[in-house]
Amino acid sequence: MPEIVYLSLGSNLGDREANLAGAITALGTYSEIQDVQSASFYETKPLYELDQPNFLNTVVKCQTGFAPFKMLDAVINIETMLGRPKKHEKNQPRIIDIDILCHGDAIIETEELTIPHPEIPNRLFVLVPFTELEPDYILPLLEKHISEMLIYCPDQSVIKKHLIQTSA
Ligand code: PH2
Ligand code: MG
Ligand code: MG
Repeated sequence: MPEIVYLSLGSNLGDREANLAGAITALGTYSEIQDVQSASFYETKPLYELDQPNFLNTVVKCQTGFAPFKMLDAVINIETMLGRPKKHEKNQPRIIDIDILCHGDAIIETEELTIPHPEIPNRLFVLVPFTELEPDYILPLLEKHISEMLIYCPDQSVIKKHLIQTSA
């Protein structure tokens, strides 16, 4: 049975908009991934490592027959195809970063994959586009509406909707 997956997409190197749009298009080419739906793109200030270019971020919703680790393989393949080096320092600029936020009701805690993504409540660049897609969504484990997390988010950075957008 297909599961609903939410992904966080970010880019702060090269043609950021084309990188996000390319990732969204690539997701749709897998026969195991359907109904790919993207929130608006948002211009965001870098969190954690401040001395790097601004990001474009969005959240994507899709349906998938892939189990969580198969979905992770697909996501890593797309990152590699778009030019992201295999070895990547944490919190450094990137052409593309695709993080699995949640996968149906799955709760997973391993080195390679933790879902629901533990940083969701702390990241405005996730909560704002997520709210745009699904304000009433309740994540497993965290048990709060996304829009409620947005209200209590400790991240106070400025997030602006990015106006030109080439993808759906
Ligand atoms: N990703 C990070 C670290 N910091 N900041 C913003 N604004 N957007 C990101 O996608 C982002 C970040 C690590 O993946
Ligand atoms: Mg990330
Ligand atoms: Mg990542």
